[in-house]
Amino acid sequence: LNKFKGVFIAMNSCYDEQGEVSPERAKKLARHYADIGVKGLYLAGSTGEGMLQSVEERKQILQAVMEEVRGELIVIAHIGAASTRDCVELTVHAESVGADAISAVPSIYYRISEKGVEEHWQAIIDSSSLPFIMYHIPATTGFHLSKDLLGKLAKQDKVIGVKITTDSTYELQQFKRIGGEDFILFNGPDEQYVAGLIMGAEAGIGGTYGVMPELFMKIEQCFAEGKIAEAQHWQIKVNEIITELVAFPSLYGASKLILKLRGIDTGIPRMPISPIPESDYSKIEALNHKILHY
Ligand code: NGF
Repeated sequence: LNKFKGVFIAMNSCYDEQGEVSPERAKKLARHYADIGVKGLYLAGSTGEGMLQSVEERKQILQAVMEEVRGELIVIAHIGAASTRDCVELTVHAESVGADAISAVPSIYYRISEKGVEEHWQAIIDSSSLPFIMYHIPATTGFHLSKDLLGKLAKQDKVIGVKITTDSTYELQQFKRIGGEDFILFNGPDEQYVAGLIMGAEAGIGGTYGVMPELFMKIEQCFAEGKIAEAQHWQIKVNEIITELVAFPSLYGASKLILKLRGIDTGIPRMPISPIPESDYSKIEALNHKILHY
């Protein structure tokens, strides 16, 4: 399971000038991260706007990324969708193109019971031989993963971990205690990567990593070497940047503009996610400059 430990970029969506998904741009972005040397990519999650894309579009992007970085980066395909049927279709496809693992939020929109979420996830798990990572993000799904359900699912060999996007490092630690030694906690909130590592996370999946992967790799390295004060120092720097990023009309729009300034055009976010108004461009340039000079 060591291949799942480290810094995973929750990759931004990639669209062309017409707003269509762009496999070419996705390849270029994936290549950029492979050259930097991150551990892997998390595709079509919140940052990747998977929920705003069709099943077909999601397949196209995953396939393109696999063509570019298969064997170089560990690729986790988020296949979560409202319908179990779509999730299963995406899972079967993910396995066919060589993804390393799949991950899914609970079904969204309908208020699904705990039993329903269990059945939903189980259908996904059973549809391939890929490792499965639960995605716990109650702020967007409205579903709070219980310790009972986590414990039940974690007993299966294929269920290798949970991506936890809540502010509670207590919950993270509890999930680790229940999941056990070989169960991986993927830290979700980028603002507390160090805190998550201290409390049991062994990997991080984050959206803001995409504009400052080196800083998150630095945090990881300091932590691994036991230099906690230094890791904290870098986390504080990172948090200054995140505070500015989330103040824009959309975090994803801001990240995409920063990537564009670095020569990687990924288009603008899909509606209803707000693009960044031109009046904010100078602030984005200043932020990009700040990140590059840390
Ligand atoms: O984007 C969100 C929404 N959270 C991400 C991450 O936990 C999930 C987090 O990195 C993610 O990136 C994905 O599924 O693609 C935030 O962007 C970051 O902590 C800034 O607040 O909660």
